[in-house]
Amino acid sequence: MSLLPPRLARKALVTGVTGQDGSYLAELLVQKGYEVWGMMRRSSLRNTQRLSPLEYAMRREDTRLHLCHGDLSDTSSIRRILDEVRPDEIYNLGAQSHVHVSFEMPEYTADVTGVGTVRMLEAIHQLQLPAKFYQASTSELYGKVRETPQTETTPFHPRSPYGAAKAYSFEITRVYRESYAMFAVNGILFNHESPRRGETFVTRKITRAAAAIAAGRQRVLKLGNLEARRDWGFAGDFVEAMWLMLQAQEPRDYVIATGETHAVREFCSLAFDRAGLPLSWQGSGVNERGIGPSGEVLVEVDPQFFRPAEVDLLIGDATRARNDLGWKPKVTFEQLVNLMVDHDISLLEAC
Ligand code: NAP
Ligand code: G4F
Repeated sequence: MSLLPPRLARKALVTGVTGQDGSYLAELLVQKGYEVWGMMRRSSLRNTQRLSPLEYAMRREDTRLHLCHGDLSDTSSIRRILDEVRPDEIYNLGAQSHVHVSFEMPEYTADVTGVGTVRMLEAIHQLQLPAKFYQASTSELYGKVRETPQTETTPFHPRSPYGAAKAYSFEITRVYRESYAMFAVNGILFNHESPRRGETFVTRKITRAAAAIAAGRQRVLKLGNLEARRDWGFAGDFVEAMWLMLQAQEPRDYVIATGETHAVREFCSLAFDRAGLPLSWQGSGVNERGIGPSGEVLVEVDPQFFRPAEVDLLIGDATRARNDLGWKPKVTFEQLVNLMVDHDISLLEAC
């Protein structure tokens, strides 16, 4: 029998734990034996629906998920949590993450999505924590793209207050890495989706509508720019890349992407197909319509969903992540659409 004390579980702190990625990452880390601390902001009602599979599993096993209240706009809560938890790994996923909303709340977005990151980094530095730090960077940094596909060396040209706030976070993460020899990295993640995606992002808006229209509970889906192209992957695959980045020998920034791009219109067609409502498209621009199998208009363009400046095309090249980390996506575009539509159909059937 060994006289050595049992090896203590590694501790991870996840900001934004109540969000799409936070919930998948918390599950992954618990599976890997981490003690996970999730930071969530206070709200008048508890907001942990996405964590319910994990909380349910926890009841039967040792508790490995701890939730604590903190806010990226509040230095004192960040410092208190870091000092109490003393994590080995920190995943900064918290953000005002909606691009359209960032045009309506630019200052708030700058504070939480931009300055929130330096609040985290400076607290880690002042407390002299030897923690590794992951920053949730984004393909929105490329904005008006200068090169296709986009890699770690493609210049940035953000197109929204959200993109600008994330550009600050990207740079300040690099600055702390270079200034204080911190293990601090940026994951430049392209769009990733799942049944847990927020309901106002375009993919989930489409899959919920396809399910509701097929069930006779909604008449029409109104969308903005159908031409926009995105490199869409599955969130469950992408959180694995976050973890791999913090296990690497050297702190490096990585693009995480599938290497495929699809238009919003294509996503819509596949989703409505899966719901049993194949669409044909008629007209163009604001007059474009998606017509259902009985000739009824099921999809319309509504300019209220256009953005003041659009990101037209994103497609990432994740060669560095494949070579250094052995990461590649597992879920295909079509599988992703199907699993989101199937989930939304089953939600409707359950109520
Ligand atoms: P999400 O579902 O919108 O989750 C955002 C999380 O941030 C939520 O838990 C939210 O809490 C929390 N949050 C918001 N304001 C906060 C504040 N002031 N203090 C502390 N927490 C706050 O976003 P996601 O899709 O999981 O994305 C995770 C991160 O990756 C974000 O930083 C996002 O910008 C970035 N990212 C996402 C993608 C993507 O395609 N999903 C791609 C690249 C980068 P509430 O639940 O209380 O709202
Ligand atoms: O789903 P979206 O709102 O995602 P967007 O703007 O690409 O941002 C997401 O991905 C980023 C990574 O590149 C993340 F950093 C960010 O946090 C977020 O998770 O919109 C996708 C595209 C846009 O071009 C938008 O104009 O869909 C277009 N679109 C068309 N109709 C719509 C709609 N977007 C939304 N949200 N709603 C519509 O009705």
